[in-house]
Amino acid sequence: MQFEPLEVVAAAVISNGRLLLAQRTRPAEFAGMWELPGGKVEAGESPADAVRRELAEELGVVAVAGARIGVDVPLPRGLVLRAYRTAIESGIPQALDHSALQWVSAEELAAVDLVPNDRIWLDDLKAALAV
Ligand code: 9L3
Ligand code: MG
Repeated sequence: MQFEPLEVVAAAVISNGRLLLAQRTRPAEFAGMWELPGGKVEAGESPADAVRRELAEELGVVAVAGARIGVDVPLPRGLVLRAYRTAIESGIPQALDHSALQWVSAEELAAVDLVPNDRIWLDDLKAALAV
């Protein structure tokens, strides 16, 4: 049976009171908008495995996923988007699959052009940044 991904993981990396955001290059509709880095869970992976792989691929870092943050966001074709608090264990994030990266404070986050799906987590992310 062919594997159908069910979950898309997104990493909320917070360091020194700032959240890491990545600027999408595709699709055209979302190019230039900012997101939490991540992607689809692949066959045989747990969500935590997928966070680790996606951050290695997209940012070139070794990362560990922790607790969920925010609600489940339904996506087209039966997918669900879930955010996980994530810690970088080693490496400095680089935009390997995005056009740019930025670290934003709670105040700055409100003004960022986030992709609509991730905007649903705005209050949760602001609260996480306030701690
Ligand atoms: N998506 C939304 N917000 C995010 C991420 C990582 C992904 N923070 C959506 C965009 C795509 C789908 O999930 O429709 C798959 O993500 P990707 O593989 O294009 O990163
Ligand atoms: Mg991705």
